[in-house]
Amino acid sequence: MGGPGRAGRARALVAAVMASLVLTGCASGTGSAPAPGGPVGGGPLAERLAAEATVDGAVGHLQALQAIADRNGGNRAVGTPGYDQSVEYVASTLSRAGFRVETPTIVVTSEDDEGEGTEGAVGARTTRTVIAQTTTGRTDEVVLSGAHLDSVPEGPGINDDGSGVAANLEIALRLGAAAPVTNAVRFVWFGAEEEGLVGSQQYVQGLSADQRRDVALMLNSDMIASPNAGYFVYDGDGSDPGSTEDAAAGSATIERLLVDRLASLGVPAQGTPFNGDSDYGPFVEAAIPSGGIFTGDAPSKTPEQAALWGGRAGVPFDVCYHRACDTTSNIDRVAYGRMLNALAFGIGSFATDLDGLPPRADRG
Ligand code: DTR
Ligand code: ZN
Ligand code: ZN
Repeated sequence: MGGPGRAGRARALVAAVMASLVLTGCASGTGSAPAPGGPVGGGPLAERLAAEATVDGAVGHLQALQAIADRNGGNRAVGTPGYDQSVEYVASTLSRAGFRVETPTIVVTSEDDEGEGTEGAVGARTTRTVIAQTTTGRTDEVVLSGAHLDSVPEGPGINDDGSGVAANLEIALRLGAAAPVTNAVRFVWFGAEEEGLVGSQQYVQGLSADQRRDVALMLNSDMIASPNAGYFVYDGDGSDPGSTEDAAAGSATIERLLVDRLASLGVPAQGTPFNGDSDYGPFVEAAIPSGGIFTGDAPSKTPEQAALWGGRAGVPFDVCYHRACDTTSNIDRVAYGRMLNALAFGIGSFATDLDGLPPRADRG
């Protein structure tokens, strides 16, 4: 309807892939080479969502999270009022927009607690995860997009992971609860990632085999606005060094879609391994196709990466990682806009079409 149609879109996407081939060629062999075959992704919903989800909208949510931390001792860590108010903020914003929101309780036994006789102890800590799903679309072909809602106790957690939280919230609001999707979109804001992926582990464990098969893919966003940003896409095709786990078939499609989208924005992405460092971990373990984006944490940007992306060589991607200075000043708005765009495009694409992902019968 009024758009370029499938053939026109295909031509535009071929041009984007050509650009991506040229650009990833500049990454001195470390870039994520697109898999062979045609381009993936796109369509009117993907384009609309990518255009309508704005950095200003997401930054508004980051300011709200910062204000929560400011009122509560400077952090939003699990077990604190700052975390509980973060849950309320995300849940009430979604409810006002017409989403039916669930906030299931999870039990937190952190790695530190183990071996100290707290197992099953009275007073075991609990917290909450926030879940909202479109009322539309197939519920046996769910596109799940996640970010973690807790900070570390040392700081307000605005890049880590307010950036992922706010991006998903902005996208959910632009998408709408009754979005014109083929596949339902489920947003999950996990609790207690910083205590060892507790929320995502309990979430995946809590799904029956059938419910697990209903999840067509998981998209993770943890730290997507780092101040000295890199542009990383999770290694869905196993082509990058360092992955400790093989991601399920279909993860290569997710990687390629995100790499291609960033390339179309003029950004050559590099791969980053699946090694259990964030909430994708339990999904990868459960053989759910997974992917996501990342702008880097404590390691320093190399001279080659600075030549590729700009920014400062020899300086951490996020110098305020897990520190009190991870505030709203610790955000690269340009990087955030690009990652927000790629995530919105990915959600919109997969909500429309799951080409390149395993059919339900082959999952799990
Ligand atoms: N999980 C993170 C930081 C982190 C470290 N490596 C990666 C790779 C991909 C995403 C995130 C991360 C934290 O919350 O501290
Ligand atoms: Zn962290
Ligand atoms: Zn994080």
